[in-house]
Amino acid sequence: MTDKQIVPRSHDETENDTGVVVKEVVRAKKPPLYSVILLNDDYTPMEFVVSILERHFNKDHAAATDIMLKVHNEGRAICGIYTYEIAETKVTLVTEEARQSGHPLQCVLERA
Ligand code: TYC
Repeated sequence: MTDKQIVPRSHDETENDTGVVVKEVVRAKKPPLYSVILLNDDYTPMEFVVSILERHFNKDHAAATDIMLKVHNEGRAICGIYTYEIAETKVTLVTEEARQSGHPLQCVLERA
């Protein structure tokens, strides 16, 4: 009796010597994600927060207003979810812009 060969059937399927077709699944590991969160305070003007959300988080005026009001009413809201480096950069840029403008706005990062 001749030996059965191992025959690749496609780039991700292999028939082994028992005749069982084994599917190989290769996936890149997903990077951990981080939420960028705005916190409420009593002093930062609402329009400043809306403008931050439009320019740093790609929100249209209606979505930015909704998020700003959620922070105002509930104390915090998620502005976006990103990989660590992008999330950290957003926190830095938003915080710098707020301080430059004299506002106490707080922007923080949290594991999503
Ligand atoms: N509470 C602020 C006000 O009444 C508005 C505000 C909204 C501040 C969202 C911060 O992240 C914030 N002017």
